[in-house]
Amino acid sequence: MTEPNHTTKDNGAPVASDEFSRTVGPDGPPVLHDHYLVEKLAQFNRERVPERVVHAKGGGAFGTMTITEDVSQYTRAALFQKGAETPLLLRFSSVAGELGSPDTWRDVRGFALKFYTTEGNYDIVGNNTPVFFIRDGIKFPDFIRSQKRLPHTHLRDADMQWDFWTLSPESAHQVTYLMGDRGLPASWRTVNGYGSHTYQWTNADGERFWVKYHFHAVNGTENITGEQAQQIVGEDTDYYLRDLYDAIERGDHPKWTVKVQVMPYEDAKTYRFNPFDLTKIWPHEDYPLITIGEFELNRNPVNYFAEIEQAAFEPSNFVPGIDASPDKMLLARIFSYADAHRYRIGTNYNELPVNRPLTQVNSYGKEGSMRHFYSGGERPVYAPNSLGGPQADPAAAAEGGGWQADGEFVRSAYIPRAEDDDFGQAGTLVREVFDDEQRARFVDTLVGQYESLTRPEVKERFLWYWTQVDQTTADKIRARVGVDAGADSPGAPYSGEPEQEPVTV
Ligand code: HDE
Repeated sequence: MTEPNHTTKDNGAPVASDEFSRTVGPDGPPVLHDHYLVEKLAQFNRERVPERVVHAKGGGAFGTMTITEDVSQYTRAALFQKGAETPLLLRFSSVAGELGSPDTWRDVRGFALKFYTTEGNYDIVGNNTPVFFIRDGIKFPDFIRSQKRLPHTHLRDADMQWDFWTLSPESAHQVTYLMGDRGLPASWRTVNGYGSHTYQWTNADGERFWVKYHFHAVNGTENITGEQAQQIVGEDTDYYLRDLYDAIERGDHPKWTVKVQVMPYEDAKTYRFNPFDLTKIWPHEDYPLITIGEFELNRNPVNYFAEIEQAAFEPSNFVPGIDASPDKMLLARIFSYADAHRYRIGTNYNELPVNRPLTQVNSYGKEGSMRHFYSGGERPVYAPNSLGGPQADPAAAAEGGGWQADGEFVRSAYIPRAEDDDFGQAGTLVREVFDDEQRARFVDTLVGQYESLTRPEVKERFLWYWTQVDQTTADKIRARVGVDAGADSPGAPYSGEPEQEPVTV
């Protein structure tokens, strides 16, 4: 049957007009039972789902990952076996800006991968930086709120951002990335991606390894300057989104090399700093990068809302041969993302085509709003059952041994190790990874940040913070902003009373 091309209501019945409401005579009032008028207006009111509370602005595309090396000694996961080709979705995003915010605001970029594997969906929800601002998830809402808007003015505020960062010295490594060139990529096609966390791989013999993921843009990374970014903000707030879509449309498919660092299970116990601390990288001389394959993006979404706005990435999506690690941030994320999706998209968000796995879903989940995959009475809705319903298969699940954990309940930082500090790797990034031009741009950016501050106490802590990272950088900032080296005490972070009375409304 060829589909009619006439307009219909949502119930499929043809409509009489696309432009005139049904009225009492040509000049009379619309009638309430003109259900098409009501349907159009009511549906329109409900077209938006809540934007992501963080990473709201973004875009993505579909592609394929191909594994070219044999890493079966480390993992049994099907998608990482040599020759495996796995379809994927990659969504890029900024962190702090709302849905309509400009792509080229300085920010970290989200790099969220969903692999539709033969064993279920596997998601690596990372960023374009290998570390993060904090190392305990309990601070995440506070961190994000400090980057968003003040409660009374609804304005973003540099004092608020830097008050949080300079009171959270563990943020120094990631803030150095953010204030460096990586905070202003030239496009999403020219960023690297990182899983950031340490994950656990288990091979077919049950041997465990720790692993970190790196995705390197085949065309290399490319960034823009602050001036270029500001100019683009004025010309095209969707600069990255447009660039990615147009590139794929013209057949210019961006590619990334897939690399991993692998740490033997036992090494983690004695490594010189906590290898699960998300604010730190594993130096490549300790655990070299191993290239295992590559992926490309080669298909644009047909419908942005259905396939990107409703895409649900979750660090809890593991497949056999891959598991979490003792990284407190990862373990907190494993709760948060599915919870966010149930709220933002709906209970059965995993049944949407973009989120649905290739494999048959045999969970005992049922009903809930908008449920549309269901079985009849032939399927029991409980386990155990004597009716041949799905049964758990530990061998197939290969849940692995996880890791040892013991001790009294406490609330504390990780147990300090020889090289567990907050500023060392940030300083190394400035002194050994940035080149002279990058360092010069870095100082320019920090001078601009300092000059946007108003609270003297935050200004003082700002200089203290960068002194801990790199003395030369801090001295250059001081010289540029007219604060001589002795003027600010390298005192400990704030512990006194707030300067101004809290705003009361
Ligand atoms: Fe997220 N994060 N996050 N985050 N995150 C979300 O999930 C959260 C963290 C990242 O393109 C939310 O659907 C907690 C680290 C990306 O759809 C939310 C913690 C890293 C995206 C959430 C973190 C990320 C998100 C918001 C601390 C990099 C966008 C809406 C424990 C390794 C994914 C949503 C996409 C999205 C929670 C920290 C990256 C609220 C609780 C670390 C790329 O669930």
